[in-house]
Amino acid sequence: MRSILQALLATTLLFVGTATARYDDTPYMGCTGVPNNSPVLDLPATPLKTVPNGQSWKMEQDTNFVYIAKLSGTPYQMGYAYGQLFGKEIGDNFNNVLNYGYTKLESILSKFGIPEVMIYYIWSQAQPAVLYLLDLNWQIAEPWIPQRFVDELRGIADGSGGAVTEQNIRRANMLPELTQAACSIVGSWGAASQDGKLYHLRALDWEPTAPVNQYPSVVIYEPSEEGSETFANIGYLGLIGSLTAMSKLGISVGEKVFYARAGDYEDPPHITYYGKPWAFHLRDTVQFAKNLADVEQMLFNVNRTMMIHLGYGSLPDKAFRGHDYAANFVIPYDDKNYTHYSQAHPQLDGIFYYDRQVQPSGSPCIGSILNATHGSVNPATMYRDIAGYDETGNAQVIVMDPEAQEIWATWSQYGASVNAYERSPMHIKLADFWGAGMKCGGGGFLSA
Ligand SMILES: *[C@@H]1O[C@H](CO)[C@@H](O)[C@H](O)[C@H]1NC(C)=O
Ligand SMILES: *[C@@H]1O[C@H](CO)[C@@H](O)[C@H](O)[C@H]1NC(C)=O
Ligand SMILES: CC(=O)N[C@H]1CO[C@H](CO)[C@@H](O)[C@@H]1O
Repeated sequence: MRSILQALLATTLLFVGTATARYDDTPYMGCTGVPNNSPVLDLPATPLKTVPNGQSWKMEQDTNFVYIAKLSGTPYQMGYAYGQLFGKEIGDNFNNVLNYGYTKLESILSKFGIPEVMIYYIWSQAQPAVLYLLDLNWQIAEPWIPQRFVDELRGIADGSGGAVTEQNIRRANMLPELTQAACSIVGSWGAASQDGKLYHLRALDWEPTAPVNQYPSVVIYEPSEEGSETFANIGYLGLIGSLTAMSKLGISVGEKVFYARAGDYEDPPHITYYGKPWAFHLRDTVQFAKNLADVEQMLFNVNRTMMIHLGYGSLPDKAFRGHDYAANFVIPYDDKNYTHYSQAHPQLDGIFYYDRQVQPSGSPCIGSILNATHGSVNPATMYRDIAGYDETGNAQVIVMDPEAQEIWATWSQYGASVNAYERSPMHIKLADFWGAGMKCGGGGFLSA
C-alpha cells in the first residue's frame, strides 16, 4: 500500500528537489554551499489575540516572520483556543497545501505539453483520491491515535468558528505520515561543544516553495494532563504532531526519512500504516518524557509505523542520541557506537549526526565541519556553517539550546524561492513565553 499511496502523493503534493552544487572551493571537504551570514534577528513579539486558554503573537521583520501561540488546559481546551487564535490561518494553510498540489502537477504536466484544461481535469480527478487516502490513513491508524489528539483536533475545528472543518484538520495532520522528508540531524554535547553545552540542529529538507511557509509557527503547550511537560511544537500552523519540538524540561526532537540499502540491516526495516502515526508519537515523547530512558522506553513500546531517523537531545542527561526507527525495530546510537562510521562519517566524541543524504552517506561535508570545529561547536556552527555549507534545511532550520531554552529558527521565504538555510535566523527565547508570570491573559513585557 505504501507504494500506491506514495506514488499518488508524489505526483500531486510532493516534489523533493535535489540540491545542485554551486561552489567547489569551500574550506570543508565535500561541501557545496556557503556559510549563512544573514544576521540573527532578535525581534519583539507583537501580541495578536488573547482568549480564555491561549494567547498569540507574531514576530516580524521584512520577509521574516513567525506566529507564536501559547495554549493551556485539556486537549480540547487547547485545541479550542488554537482554533480561536488561528482558525482562519489553519484553514488557509490546508487550502495552501491543496493548491500547491495543483500548481506542482501543472508545472510537471505542462512540460509534457499537456493543455491546462486537461491538467485541471486530471487534478479534479486526483484531488478526491488524495483526500480519500488521507481519510483512509486516519481510519486505519485511528485505533492507535490517543484520544488527546482527537480531542485537540475537534477543539480546533470548534474554536475556528467554521474556518476549518474537523475532517480537513485531520487530513492535514495525516500528511506527515504519508510524506517523510529528507533532512539533517546533528547533536553536539560534552567534549564537542563550546562550554560543554547540548545543542541540537534540525534541518528540514522538504519543498522550500510549498506555501505552508505562509504560516511558520512555534506553538507552546501547557497541558493540564497529568505527567505532561510544557513544550514548544515548532513547525507550521495546524500541524499538531511534531516534526521538531522541545520541552521546557529539555527534551528535543527532530527526524528525517530513513531509507535502507539492501544488506544494511540484518533485519531489514519496514513500515506499516497500522500503528500510531509517528508525528503524534514524537510529540508524546516530548510531552511526557523526563529523560532519555523514558524516550527510549516510549519508542520501543509503541506500534510504530514509518521508517525515520530520529535525533533526541536531553538536558537532564546532558546527552544526545540518534535512532533508526521502523515498524519492526528501534536502534539507539550514542557518540561511540553508530554502526555506519566511515571516512566520510568519522566518530567524534560528543557528536551524533545524520546528513541529508541516504544513510550511511558518502558526503564528508558535515563530518569535516564537525571535525574541524570539535570542542567549540555552538549554535552558529549549526545554522551558519553546517546548514549553509551543506545546503541543508531548505524548508526549515531550527537550532535548539535546551539549557538556555532558546531556539534559532528560519523557514523558507513565503512566496519566493529562498531556502531557509540562506535566511536570517530568528532568535526566540522560549522562556519569555512559558516563563513565570506569563500565564495566559497577561500581555506583560512582550508587548514591545
Ligand atoms: C549505543 O549505546 C547506547 C548507550 O549509550 C545504548 O543504549 C545503545 O543500545 C547502543 N547502540 C548500539 C547499536 O550498540
Ligand atoms: C580531522 O581533523 C584533523 C586535524 O585536526 C585532520 O588531521 C583529520 O584529517 C580530519 N579528519 C577528517 C575526517 O576530516
Ligand atoms: C504497544 C502496543 O500497542 N502494542 C501492540 C501492537 O500491536 C499488536 C498487534 O498487532 C498488539 O498485540 C500489541 O499489544
